[in-house]
Amino acid sequence: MFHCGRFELALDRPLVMGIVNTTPDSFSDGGRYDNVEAALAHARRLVAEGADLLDIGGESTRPGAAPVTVADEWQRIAPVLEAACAWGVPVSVDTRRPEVMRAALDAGADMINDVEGFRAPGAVDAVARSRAGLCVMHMQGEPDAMQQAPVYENVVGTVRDFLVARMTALRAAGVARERIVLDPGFGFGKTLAHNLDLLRGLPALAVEGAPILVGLSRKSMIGQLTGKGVDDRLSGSLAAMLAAVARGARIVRVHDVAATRDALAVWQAAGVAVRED
Ligand code: HH2
Repeated sequence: MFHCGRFELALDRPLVMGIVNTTPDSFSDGGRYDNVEAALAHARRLVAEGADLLDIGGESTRPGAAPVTVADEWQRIAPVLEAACAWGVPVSVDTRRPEVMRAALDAGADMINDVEGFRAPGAVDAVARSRAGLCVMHMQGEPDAMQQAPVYENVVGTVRDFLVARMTALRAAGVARERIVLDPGFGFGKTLAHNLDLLRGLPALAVEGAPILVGLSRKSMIGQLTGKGVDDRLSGSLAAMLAAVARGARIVRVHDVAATRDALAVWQAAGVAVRED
């Protein structure tokens, strides 16, 4: 069970988290949903396609992205969050900033997804006393420079150690284990080889049995493997998503909800989908 704000989510099948970007510069669909009406229409479509959760972001973390102010980030997120909270699906907010976390929780967010694993000063305090689900993601470096020749001695070990440390910090602040999901952070300060090591090593990252969330959709590793531009990475993204699910991922963060649901339905019917560990 994943305790996620108003919801308790059974993880007996992989859950699909639909990505709602309100940023003008996100790597894959930047600029398409940067006004409220368009972002809302997109979010509604993802729910109609079968999204189990929505993830609303107001700051692009693509490699080289420029930072936005707290006020701008919140102004982008708030109207979409407020509307989506009435739709009966858990709503996550993708942010690294404690001020935005607090505002999102006050506005009813069920989950906070932090690509830096609640490392900002005040981030743990901002979320600890809520009921929200928390996604702890690993990122090496900062978005503006993270893809400049990242180095690890042992990427799976390093990411695991990081996830253990952040889990310990959250648990020490009173966060129940059932509220935490872990994410290796594909593409965040990682080369293709690192990403593939993490994909293969995913089972080792389920620290204390915590569910694993993966974001592989349309990422540059898919482009590197297929030679395709960002708009032509659906097939590769689905294959990567299934590889992750086969290795224990329980929540998949994707742009293409309908296609992901179809792929999972066929995969599960074939009886190869969910690990029972
Ligand atoms: N990837 C992005 C953003 N947030 N959160 C989690 N938990 N895992 C991820 O892999 C992840 C994430 C990618 O960044 P962005 O440039 O904002 O693009 P998009 O939101 O379109 O995926």
